[in-house]
Amino acid sequence: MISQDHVTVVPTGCCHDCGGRCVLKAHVKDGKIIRLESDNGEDPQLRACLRGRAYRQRVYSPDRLKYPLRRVGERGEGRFERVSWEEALEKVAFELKRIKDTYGNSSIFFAAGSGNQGMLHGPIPVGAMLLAFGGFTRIWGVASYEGALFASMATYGTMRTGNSRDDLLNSRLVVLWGWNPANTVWDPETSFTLARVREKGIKIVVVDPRYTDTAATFAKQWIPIRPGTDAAMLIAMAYVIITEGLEDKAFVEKYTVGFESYRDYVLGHEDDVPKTPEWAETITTVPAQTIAELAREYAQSKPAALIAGWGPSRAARGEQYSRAANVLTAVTGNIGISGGYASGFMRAYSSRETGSGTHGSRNPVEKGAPPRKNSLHKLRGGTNPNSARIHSAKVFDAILRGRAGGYPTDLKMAYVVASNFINQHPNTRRGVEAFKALEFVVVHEQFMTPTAKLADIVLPVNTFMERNDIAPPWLGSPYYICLNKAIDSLYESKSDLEIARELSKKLGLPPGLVDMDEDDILRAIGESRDDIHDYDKMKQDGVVRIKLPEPIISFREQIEDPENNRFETLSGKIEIYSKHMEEMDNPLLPPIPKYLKPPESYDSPLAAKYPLQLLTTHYKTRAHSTWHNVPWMREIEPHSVWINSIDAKKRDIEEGDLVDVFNDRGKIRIPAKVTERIMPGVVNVSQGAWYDPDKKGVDHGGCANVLTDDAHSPSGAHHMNSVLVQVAAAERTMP
Ligand SMILES: Nc1nc2c(c(=O)[nH]1)N[C@H]1C(S)=C(S)[C@@H](COP(=O)(O)OP(=O)(O)OC[C@H]3O[C@@H](n4cnc5c(=O)[nH]c(N)nc54)[C@H](O)[C@@H]3O)O[C@H]1N2
Ligand SMILES: Nc1nc2c(c(=O)[nH]1)N[C@H]1C(S)=C(S)[C@@H](COP(=O)(O)OP(=O)(O)OC[C@H]3O[C@@H](n4cnc5c(=O)[nH]c(N)nc54)[C@H](O)[C@@H]3O)O[C@H]1N2
Ligand code: SF4
Ligand SMILES: [Mo]
Repeated sequence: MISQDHVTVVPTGCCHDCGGRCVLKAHVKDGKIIRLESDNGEDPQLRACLRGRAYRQRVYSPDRLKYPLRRVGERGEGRFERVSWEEALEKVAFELKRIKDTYGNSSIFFAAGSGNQGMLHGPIPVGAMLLAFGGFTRIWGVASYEGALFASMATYGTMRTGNSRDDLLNSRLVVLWGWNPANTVWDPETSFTLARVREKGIKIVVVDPRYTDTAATFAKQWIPIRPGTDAAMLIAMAYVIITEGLEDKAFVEKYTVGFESYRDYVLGHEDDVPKTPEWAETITTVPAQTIAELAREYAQSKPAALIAGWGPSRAARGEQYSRAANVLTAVTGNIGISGGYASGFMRAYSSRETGSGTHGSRNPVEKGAPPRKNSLHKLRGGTNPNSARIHSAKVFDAILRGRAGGYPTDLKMAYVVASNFINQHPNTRRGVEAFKALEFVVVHEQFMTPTAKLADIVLPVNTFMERNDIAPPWLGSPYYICLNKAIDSLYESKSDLEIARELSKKLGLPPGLVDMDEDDILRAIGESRDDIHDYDKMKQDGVVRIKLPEPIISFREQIEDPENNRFETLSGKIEIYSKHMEEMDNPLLPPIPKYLKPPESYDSPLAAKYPLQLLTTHYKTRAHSTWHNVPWMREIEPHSVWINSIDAKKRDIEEGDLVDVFNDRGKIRIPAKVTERIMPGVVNVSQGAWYDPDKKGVDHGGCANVLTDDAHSPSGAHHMNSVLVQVAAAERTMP
């Protein structure tokens, strides 16, 4: 900490769920943050984006929740009265005990969101408290990545697949498939590296229905593709590679299993449909020649990096796309070598474990439950396959239908921490109905979100500027940020840890993690990690960068010394054909990747009524629904639906017009952004805008999940990018 002119500079950082974690230096004067600065040190800087820079507008927002609130009137009406902490916590403790005694712990649904990514605050202490209280029901099926994770596990037996970022500079071709890190960040090093890749003259190709900021900034070639059809293009690329003899035969022979089955499918020996580029053109709209050229270029520019993003896998049959991409990286032998990239889930550097790792569970509610159907339960790591969990897309249905509807329990209360659950899960209107049917809802929040509005008790939480924490980046990024407390908690807000501590006492729980001092817990975490070591130094510097002596090449050992290093699959090799999946005997999870038609797609019967394919992407002005209410972010770009000028013209829609985007699930009314940056037939409503319905149920906030379907693929992939809608002018804003 540096002090000058009564200004203290506190090293802290930004730690919401955008995929980055960035340095912020808070300039504090008289207990108030007067300025935020970011990293201006050596490259690659952990430099904050526009959202982080605007953070003062979030901390000092007039809309911050200031006191505990208790509902008056009907649930969801949004009328509350101020109560004391004592009253609020008494009520929460009373309801927890009552519901546990009446229905058992499994009736408590713990909605643990992504709002705070620190290692101490957010859902972590509340989860510890609820475990000590006898457990709770939780979700499986993470909206972010479940399809990609499943495909990664099925192919390689692990989620740690990619090389470290700096190794992209050793590639001869970089293909970014359905990935937009210029907006979604992943870590501050990603865009920095892509800029260096471009400057080095390495060709970058982007495959995306939208001309994204990533395509505009880094790519030499943009290939627009019809959503949900990527598997067809990837399989047709395999067709070109196999028929022209461009596959890496030695690699396939030595390190993979099941190539023959895949070849039979690709060449049409299995079903009399050769998967030619012409076959794929009719499905994807990508010209056959473009597909063939990219196939040749990818196979012949070795080493080449194909990074398959999660966006296309956050869709019906999304796991087929991810599997097809993974298999293509194997067929071309781009795995385990510098400049290559084993497309899969995350990168190989591990500063922490994501996912629940093992199959054991400390949650009493999950004890003894068998593995879930269609799960890769014979593999270690990946998602916990415990069948006591409810898929996150199905929570609303589970609340409404319970055991009678085939769910493992009847849910009676929701404990929501750091999640705008209603807004961020498919079929928001059904979500509201479901939350209204619960007996009790408690929400820890900083703002009155659409989810908090449905609470019986709202507990005001402080921000990461008002407490201490450690921010680990997503898997694969070699650094930590120390979030030092810069100011005291505003108003009556408390941290999730403090709330869990006080509530634990009211619940009569024995002393545990939550009773420890904040700094002691963080020190213990810091000292238990061999890549942090010195907690005090981290606190002082605000950041720990782990120097990698050389880029990390995932699977290098398996490729260089296969006798002593097996892949973690059941066969010990890369599985083009998965026996584990064969045993599932599910036509939607074939053992080799296939193109399977999504239920809501350009050629489904429903397209006659709802002809446009909707994407619900992650956007630069928000991390999910966080920052929605920050004025600077709104000024940068108002929330809108992207629509191609051809589709707009057909509907007599002009730039800025208010339009309705709708299907049988609901209707939102927002301005149109008429643009060639999205291909015809496709529209985009970025996820995260707050649900704000009028009396007729039309959402003027523009929440994408009013339109999404609560179905999921057997792997657990959400259907958030496979939705059919219609768009029509609502009213003219300009004469
Ligand atoms: N600014 C910001 N950054 C974020 C987040 C945020 O909310 N805001 N959220 C963070 C989180 S938790 C996550 S999980 C990640 C998500 O990161 P991603 O999943 O990568 O983000 P998306 O924007 O949903 O999707 C990436 C791209 O996929 C494209 N896409 C969608 N469907 C298809 C398809 O069928 N085919 C092809 N080829 N492309 C398709 C979209 O147009 C988009 O450009 O982002 C993280 N970063
Ligand atoms: N249609 C569609 N929907 C999607 C997606 C999509 O691509 N399309 N993406 C999905 C993905 S990948 C994800 S990860 C989810 C994310 O969904 P959520 O996890 O619900 O994320 P947010 O909407 O950002 O809500 C986080 C909330 O936490 C609050 N918060 C911040 N810090 C703290 C804290 O320290 N303590 C507490 N108690 N609260 C805090 C914030 O104010 C915010 O309201 O959304 C999913 N929803
Ligand atoms: S929102 Fe993400 S990229 Fe922006 S400052 Fe925060 S952590 Fe960094
Ligand atoms: Mo996510």
